[in-house]
Amino acid sequence: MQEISLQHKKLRSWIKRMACMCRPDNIVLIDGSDRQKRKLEEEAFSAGEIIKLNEKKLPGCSYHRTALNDVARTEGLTYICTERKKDAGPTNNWMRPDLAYRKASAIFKGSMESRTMYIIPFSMGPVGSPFSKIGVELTDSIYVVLNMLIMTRVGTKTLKSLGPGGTFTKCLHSKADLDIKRRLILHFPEDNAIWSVGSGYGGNVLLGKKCLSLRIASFLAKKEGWMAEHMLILGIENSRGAIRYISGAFPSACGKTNLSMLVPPEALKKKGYKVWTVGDDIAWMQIGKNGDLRAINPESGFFGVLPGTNSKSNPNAMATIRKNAIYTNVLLKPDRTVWWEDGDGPPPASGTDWTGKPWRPGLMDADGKPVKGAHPNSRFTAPFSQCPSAPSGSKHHSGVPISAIIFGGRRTSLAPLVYESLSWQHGVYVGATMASERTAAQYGKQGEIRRDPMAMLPFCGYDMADYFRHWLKMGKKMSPPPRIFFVNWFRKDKAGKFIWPGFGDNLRILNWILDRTEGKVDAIKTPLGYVPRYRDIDMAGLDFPERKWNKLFFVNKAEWSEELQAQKKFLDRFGKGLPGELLKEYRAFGKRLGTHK
Ligand code: OXD
Ligand code: MN
Repeated sequence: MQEISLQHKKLRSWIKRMACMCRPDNIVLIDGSDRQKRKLEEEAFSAGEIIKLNEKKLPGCSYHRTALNDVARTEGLTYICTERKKDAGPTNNWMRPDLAYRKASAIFKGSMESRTMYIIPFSMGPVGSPFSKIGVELTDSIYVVLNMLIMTRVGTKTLKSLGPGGTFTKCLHSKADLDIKRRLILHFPEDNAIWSVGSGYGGNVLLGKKCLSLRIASFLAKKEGWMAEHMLILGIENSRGAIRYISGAFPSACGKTNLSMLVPPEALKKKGYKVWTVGDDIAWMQIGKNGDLRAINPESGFFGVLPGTNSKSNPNAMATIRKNAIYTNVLLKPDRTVWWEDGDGPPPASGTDWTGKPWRPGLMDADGKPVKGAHPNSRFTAPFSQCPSAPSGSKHHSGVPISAIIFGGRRTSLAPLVYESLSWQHGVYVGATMASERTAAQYGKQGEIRRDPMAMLPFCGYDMADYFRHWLKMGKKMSPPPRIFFVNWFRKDKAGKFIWPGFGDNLRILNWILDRTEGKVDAIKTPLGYVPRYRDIDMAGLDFPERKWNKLFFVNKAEWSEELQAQKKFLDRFGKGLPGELLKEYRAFGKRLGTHK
């Protein structure tokens, strides 16, 4: 085994212990250099782990297929391992740490025989920023190394910043035999450690992302007084060149990545509006010296869903993935380019589907269902710096000030296009009870409502009742806290058609949100909160009459009364741990609706 010289004693001895368990043939330190990256790519090409794509049409791009049973995050196999069960809360799977280590050790044991163990020192957030956290991932997958090189800041600079005794999250990953029965995604917040075994899917194995930046970070954030959120961050620049920032949490399939890369409609572009993409998935937020809330995106790349991404829905994403991208589980065309459903252009006459089988348009399976060329959760990994709307990184070292927070969901009839909460406390209630309808792209029954507080249900590393308490506490420390809004781009009319055009036109609503935070416009008070007056929305270049607008804001009291009961049922899961403030908000909402005395 190669001797790796590392100054950090604890890091050295941890690597030694993990290597003794996993027994790799070789150990390689990832230094972040292009030379080493190219060498690893060549190795992975020869081994068939990844395929080199057409260098002329997709320069620097590669292609990867996961195992058939390994195409999404496995929430059922994801655990929070704390000494006390109650610290994981009622919404997380829990396992005792000693049992979890024992179970996983049995799978890790010898799992890297005849493989190489790669040591990836990575920084979430710019190296040296006061927001940033360092992790070290040990893995036997070159695919993981290549993805981590895009998604995080990897290499010598990070190791230097860690110094001889700095704190780091210990992240261990092995593909092992990719057997779903021997797959575990384990988080040990009290040990600042993550063990992931038996998977090769991004969300389970790029340990800097969901595992560190949300589950472990949310635990650290509560302890240290900051916030780790499943949120996009975008900046809106007006004609005077002033940029104001919004962060937003949306459950899956609500167009979060599209919103973060929004392209203004022509009429607003002409007025000088620009949108800046600061982050598409995760926000780390701290209270600044002036009492403002400041946010960074801890990631340096995108890991986005491909089906449905095209030049109309997200031109910035399409521009981002033209070079140096990794495509996972899409259709491979004979010219070694790629295709996916609802992407650009017609399907190719033939190709190889995400499972490696020959594919042609119109192909049906044994049950007569169309066979997809790309998996519905097929992904791109691409550097943030390639996004045309990404601002230059350096100025985000100390975070951007957040003026407003938005929560969102997909509700075909219930929720209005937008409403503003009545206070921070009410906003926390809105976030804690938010819900979205499942789409065909998700597991579960279509149309079914899934409650997903702050879009953090699968990502909160501790008891969510304490997480709500943390939100309430943070609001009291800010002066003033950002205002909290709820948006629903997905309301449909009686014919089942979306009423609001969405996409770039959502900027009109974001502008109203910013106007509200600046006290520039009045609003209409409803039982839900404040909603916009039609005349306060900039409709330049859009034919959207007031009659149609009003349909977006109709409050059906009977439906809302049912919703209120469903919210209460969900909150009851937290039992006595639920902060009293949220029960107060529940009762106040009932009173405003007239369903409670
Ligand atoms: C993601 C997710 O992959 O939220 O970002 O599942
Ligand atoms: Mn996400």
